[in-house]
Amino acid sequence: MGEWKKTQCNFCALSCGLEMEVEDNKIISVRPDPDSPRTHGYCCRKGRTAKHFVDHGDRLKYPLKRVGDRYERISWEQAYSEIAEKANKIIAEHGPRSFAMLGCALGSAQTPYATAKALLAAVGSQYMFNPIGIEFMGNWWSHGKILGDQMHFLEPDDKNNEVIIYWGSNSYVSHQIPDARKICRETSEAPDKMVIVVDPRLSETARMADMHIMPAMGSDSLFLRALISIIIENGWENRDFIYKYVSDWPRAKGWFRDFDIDGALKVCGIPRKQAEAFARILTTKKWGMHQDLGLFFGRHNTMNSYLCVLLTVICGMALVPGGSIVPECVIERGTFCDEHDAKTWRAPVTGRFPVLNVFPVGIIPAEILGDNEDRIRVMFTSMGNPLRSYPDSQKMAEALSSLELLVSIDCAETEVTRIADYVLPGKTTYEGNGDFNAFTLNYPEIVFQSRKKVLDAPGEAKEDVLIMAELTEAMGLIPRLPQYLYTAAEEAARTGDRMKYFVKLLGWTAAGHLKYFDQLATVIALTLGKAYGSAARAISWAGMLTSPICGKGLVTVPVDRKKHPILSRMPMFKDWCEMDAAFELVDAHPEGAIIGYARPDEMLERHIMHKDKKFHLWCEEIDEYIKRITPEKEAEELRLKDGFNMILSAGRHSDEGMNATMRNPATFKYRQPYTLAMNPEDAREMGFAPGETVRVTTRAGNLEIPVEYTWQTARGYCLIPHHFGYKFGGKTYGTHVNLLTSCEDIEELTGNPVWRYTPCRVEAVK
Ligand SMILES: Nc1nc2c(c(=O)[nH]1)N[C@H]1C(S)=C(S)[C@@H](COP(=O)(O)OP(=O)(O)OC[C@H]3O[C@@H](n4cnc5c(=O)[nH]c(N)nc54)[C@H](O)[C@@H]3O)O[C@H]1N2
Ligand SMILES: Nc1nc2c(c(=O)[nH]1)N[C@H]1C(S)=C(S)[C@@H](COP(=O)(O)OP(=O)(O)OC[C@H]3O[C@@H](n4cnc5c(=O)[nH]c(N)nc54)[C@H](O)[C@@H]3O)O[C@H]1N2
Ligand code: SF4
Ligand SMILES: [Mo]
Repeated sequence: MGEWKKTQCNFCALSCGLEMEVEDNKIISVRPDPDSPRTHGYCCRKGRTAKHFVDHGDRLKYPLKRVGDRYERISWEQAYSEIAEKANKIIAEHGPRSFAMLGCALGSAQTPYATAKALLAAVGSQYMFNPIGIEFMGNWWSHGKILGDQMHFLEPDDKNNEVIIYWGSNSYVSHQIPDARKICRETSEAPDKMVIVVDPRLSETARMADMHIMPAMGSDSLFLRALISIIIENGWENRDFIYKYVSDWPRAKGWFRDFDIDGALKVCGIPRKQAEAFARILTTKKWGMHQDLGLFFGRHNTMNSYLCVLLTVICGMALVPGGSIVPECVIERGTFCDEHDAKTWRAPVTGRFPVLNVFPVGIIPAEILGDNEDRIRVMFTSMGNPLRSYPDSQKMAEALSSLELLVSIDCAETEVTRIADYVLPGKTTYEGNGDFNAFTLNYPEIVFQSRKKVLDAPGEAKEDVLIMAELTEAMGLIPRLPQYLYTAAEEAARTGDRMKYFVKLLGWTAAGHLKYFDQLATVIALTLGKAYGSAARAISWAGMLTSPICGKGLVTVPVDRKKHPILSRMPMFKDWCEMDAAFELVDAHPEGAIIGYARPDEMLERHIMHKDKKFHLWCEEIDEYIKRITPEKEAEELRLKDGFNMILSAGRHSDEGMNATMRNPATFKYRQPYTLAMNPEDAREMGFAPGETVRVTTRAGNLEIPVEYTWQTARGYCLIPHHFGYKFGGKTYGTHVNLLTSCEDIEELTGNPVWRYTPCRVEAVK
């Protein structure tokens, strides 16, 4: 019998509460944690396979240096000093634009982002690449325009919605909401509730829908324009709400007047009756919408997101109970990047800009391979696999191999660690202590969990968050820290009173170190992290103290006045004492804790960030772009050309994989999941038998793959999951779909990829 320990799954953003049975430092079994205030005893099969993720022969244990075509084990000291020297030399010669960071967070674990951002700021670079620049560019940019901040984005108030809409989202499989399968099923079965799915294929979620709308692949923007036009034609928009909370509706309304609704619906393949019924539901019921990759990776993906937010606002469903809400986030995820601000970088070759501090990933090859002096020459990666998860793996590999310095931190051998100059072993978050997921999905409860250590790491692996901090120190980007900070940190760890340490830290900053303000995460990781034996735990405390909810009256954890008799009464410190108390609560509860409650009545006030406290629906970029979304132009663009005969969904978030993290084939031994999903009618017409290997070719490349017959796929549409093609234990399983995606398949407005609409040719292998 092993010991049961509480933790939190690190595979996806849902981050289910788990219990793990551990014996001799091995996970024996995993079960969902019924005490989790976040997921209440729910988990999926992926979470249960955690042992295959932590315990295998491809784990990285020691720092490695590439010498010719081999890797040699070196010490941490040697790794840090050589990396620092090389990186500093390149940055000194070519400026901060030569330096980029990639990844630094998972959907489920984000402490490394704190010290990675600090390191980036210390160098003076703005180049951060990670999944924000894969999936959220258009959506968060749209929220920036309409709500006034890219960090405040709408999510459905699932528990109180009468209607839940899944638009381009297969939540039943992808689990983007707490207790996903339960919520999908319950809403579908409840007599007074409704599930509406907008998806061109019969997905697992669509099978449960009360209404399934099947737009032609890639026609969402056209459909949204028609849908909003129907609402306006009938005068169904929520005029009271618009009058109170929208600043510029008459101007934006112009986009939907005199629009050819019937022409548009014909191109989308949606009956007018169904569109009207949908429009009536949207304007008479309380609803919320889960948008996901069908929209975010679709054609016109920024326009898709923009129109969805606009639709939510004009129906009066934005920031109201039962409609869409903004879950209060405990940890700051980034800052608004205004692309028109001269301080915001534009990448020199592609001209692209960041959203919420992250650049679109498709630009990486062009920005490395250019012959411009200020091209990217150094890259540090952590918690991200650009050679499997980012577009055009071949081009991406060519680019990364040509860097003057590539440093890769990972817990496992990957395609990137196999070409990096230095490889640094990261702990898994089950071996670290205190990593967290900043995506708070619960509402109105504000739930926070700090992932507790359940295992010892193999070899000399360290937490990614600490590695970033130590690299910063080695690069000489922070001054020598005084002994009193280390002493105060040790006292804090011993006594549990962190506020004295905090006061000392502020004192150090004020005493001539203000310019290191951006580096406080690093200082905390190195001092309190050392005292705690975990930088992640120290960072979760610091993250809570700098929380966007700090001082907003949302936290309900009482402050122990005996512990902080003076500070807790000082206006400036009392809010920090409150967050410190919240940290203590979370720290003491490995299953997570409710630290406060959102205030539904204050939502409009709190989350519209424009100064006039109104939604702004008109915007110049959209005004330019929407003119193209017409039935004529779209019909022409949606026609297959250039010898392509199908549309490929390059990527599918299937049950058998978890992005690039579940590399170990032990996790999918019951099924052969690497297939080209085809509609049986298409497959028969083309003469392919089930299981037959066919060739798929796109503008970027080609691969061979067995056909799977499935009615889940629409005519003309085929899907390949994106979690294959990894070399594991010396053997490669499947082929990776990003051989088929091009860095140029990006949307014009924000540079988000277009991966759910990849024209391809499927043909027999001769
Ligand atoms: N098992 C598993 N779960 C995961 C992940 C995983 O790798 N494996 N990854 C996690 C991550 S990082 C993410 S971002 C989420 C993604 O979660 P989802 O977005 O739910 O995942 P997809 O499988 O891409 O589902 C997108 C849906 O959009 C539909 N679609 C395709 N084209 C169009 C279109 O033109 N219009 C419309 N309206 N719909 C379209 C597809 O048919 C599909 O059903 O999943 C998360 N959960
Ligand atoms: N064509 C195509 N490409 C896609 C998609 C698609 O649908 N189609 N989906 C995209 C989406 S939505 C996303 S979010 C991205 C995600 O893709 P990535 O950003 O690459 O993220 P992950 O696959 O989650 O993890 C990447 C790396 O983190 C490491 N890692 C995981 N857990 C830990 C840990 O605990 N400790 C340490 N030290 N390292 C760890 C893994 O070993 C892995 O190498 O993929 C995208 N790529
Ligand atoms: S993979 Fe996601 S849904 Fe499954 S157990 Fe882990 S966190 Fe939960
Ligand atoms: Mo994602």
